[in-house]
Amino acid sequence: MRSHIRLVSALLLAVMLALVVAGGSALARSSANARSSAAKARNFKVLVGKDLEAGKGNSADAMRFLPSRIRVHRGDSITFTGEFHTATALPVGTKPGPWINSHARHFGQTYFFLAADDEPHTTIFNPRVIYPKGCSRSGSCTYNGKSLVNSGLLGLVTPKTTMKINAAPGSSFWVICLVHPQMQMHVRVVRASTHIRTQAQINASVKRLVRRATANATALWSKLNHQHSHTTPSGKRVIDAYAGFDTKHLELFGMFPKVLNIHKGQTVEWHFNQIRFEPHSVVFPAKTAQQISTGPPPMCEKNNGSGDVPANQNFTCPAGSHGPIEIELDPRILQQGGNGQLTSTTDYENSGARGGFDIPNHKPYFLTFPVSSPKGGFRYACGVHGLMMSGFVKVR
Ligand SMILES: [Cu+2]
Repeated sequence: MRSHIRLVSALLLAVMLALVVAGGSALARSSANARSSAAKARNFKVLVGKDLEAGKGNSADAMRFLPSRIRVHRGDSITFTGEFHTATALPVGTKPGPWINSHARHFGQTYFFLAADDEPHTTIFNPRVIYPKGCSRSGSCTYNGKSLVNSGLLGLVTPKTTMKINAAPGSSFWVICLVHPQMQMHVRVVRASTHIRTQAQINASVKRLVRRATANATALWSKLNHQHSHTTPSGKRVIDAYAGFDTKHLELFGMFPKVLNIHKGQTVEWHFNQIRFEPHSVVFPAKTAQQISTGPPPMCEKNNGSGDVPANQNFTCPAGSHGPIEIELDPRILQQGGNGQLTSTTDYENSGARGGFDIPNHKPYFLTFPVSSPKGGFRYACGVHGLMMSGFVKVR
């Protein structure tokens, strides 16, 4: 799913740079004004998730709002930036747990990330999740506490969203990510006379948290690279592997261990119950996994009704066509394929997407390797995330 992001990563980088520049000067201003005028509206910057490098070239994500709680005055605004997340403010008085269970927990619910297309057997990213609600496409909105406000998919549909907070002092509310609803942020609107943290103080604590998360992700990554096996009740030795690994606030985008060394005829068991956020899969060969993860291009409908055309790289529709742009999934993302035995470098074997928040199937996937591999091993990857999550099975 993340592969779509690359289309706009250059654009996003430009926006982020602009933000850093703007943020720096706003910061200086706000701390200078902090004592003189408590009533002056401030803008706060919040990261929705944060890419981390868990050792060289190892991709991980801090799965949380940074900061995850904030106090603001009425009239202040919050700017949310992120990649492949949403910032979705629930009405005042709405508890996230029950709201998620009834609106964003299961296929078919209004705000569940995946949805059925009008074409049969087609799954798309839910337009209600990926498009803004109560916000403009350029990302500005006002939150009044009465109705839900959704940024849309940050980093793809909109680079950032600035919400002006107009809820009454004394109220509080939750902001969640609809793609990963375990990501939740609490916002308290306090009286103008009540002291609140400055952006500089927020930045300092976010920086500490990111440093700690990076260290944890790096340590976990290298620990998971050790190979383990177990013996079944019938006395068979099975090799343990993990397609992705999550902790409460971390997502590791890797296959663990990266290289499996096994003997001819042995079976590998890939576990999926350690995944909390996004589903993953095991797909042989790796090239096919990459194709599946890329999926069909996002599509716009032709104005004359004669079918669809691919959207532009910046997620707009070409002349003569219109949105809303649909992002379809390759059907092979969800479907298990193959016969459970990998017999050549071109043999197609696919666990289908498992685990995470969206997919109820968290069962392990078993694959047996009856023939020896080429020297470098059989290469596989994740059909959801592509080659950024790949591994090798060396069979001798
Ligand atoms: Cu994956």
